[in-house]
Amino acid sequence: LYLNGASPKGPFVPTQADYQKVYDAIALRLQNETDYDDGSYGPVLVRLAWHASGTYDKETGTGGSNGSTMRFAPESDHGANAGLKHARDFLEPIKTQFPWITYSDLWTLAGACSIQELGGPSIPWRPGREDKDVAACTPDGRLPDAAQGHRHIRDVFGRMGFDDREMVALIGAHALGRAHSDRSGFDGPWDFSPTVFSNDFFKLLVDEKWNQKKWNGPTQFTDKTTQTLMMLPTDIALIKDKGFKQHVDRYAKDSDVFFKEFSDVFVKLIELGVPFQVKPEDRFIFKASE
Ligand code: HIF
Repeated sequence: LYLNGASPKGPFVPTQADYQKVYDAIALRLQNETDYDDGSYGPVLVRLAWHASGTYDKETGTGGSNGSTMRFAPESDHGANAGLKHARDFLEPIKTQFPWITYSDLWTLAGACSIQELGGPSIPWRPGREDKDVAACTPDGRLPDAAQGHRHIRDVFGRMGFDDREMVALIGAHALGRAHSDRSGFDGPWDFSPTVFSNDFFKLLVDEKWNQKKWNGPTQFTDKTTQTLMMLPTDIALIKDKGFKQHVDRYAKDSDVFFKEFSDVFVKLIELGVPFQVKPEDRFIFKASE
């Protein structure tokens, strides 16, 4: 028996075609497993890729997607990661099917796959992440706190190396999924089609009137028209702050511009701190399913 797909000829070296097979298996599983929230695990897979990456600290070079240390406590138990076990467990059969892929590559590939499968832009991707052990777990508090405002957004995403424009583009991913009262304490979806990647988050921020929700939960905002949608305090910060608002307006007006700029910044996010062998120009563009 040979480990990890190695053969008598030597170690198994996966090619782009092998990674496309992983992509296809995730896409198929997304189509078949519809028992999550609004019918797709895609949103929570995007969140997994982001929380694996968003621990990056540019000063120390620690954290980031290289390591997938969220497999272990204490990181898996950090409050910000509540609910992500659903995403990690969803990917276990894929890891069993393709034992040669690292968890760190798998989690980011699943995020890229989900964005594409949910109708978003292509997310060029390259392999090269290594799994690290429990000692590499990042300290609690590196991921953002949704109860805060513009200064906190700039602190946290500045620590990762993003500018205002990139921060706003990224946060457009809140077009996907919803908040859960038993995870973050917040509740509800950001738009009317939480399993479709779109610029609706920005359109709604601009076009709707957002009032503070009257309830016993944490401060969140609801749309005046239907009172079924949700914005976090950090989302509302994007229309209160002038530096952010100019980009909200641009993305609300032009979906193509949003898709392009989002793709660039999501690629940057999932590559933070990774010592790649594959050059940027050789990133793979995965073919989406039909
Ligand atoms: Fe989220 N995010 N995020 N987020 N996020 C939640 C859910 C999702 C923040 C807070 C929350 C990004 C930035 C920020 C997704 C993707 C991304 C929830 C609800 C909270 C509280 C969790 C729950 O209760 O289940 C904050 C404070 C951020 C910085 C401002 C990224 C840009 C938008 C980086 C990003 O990609 C996705 C997808 C979900 C939905 C998950 C689901 O289970 O449906």
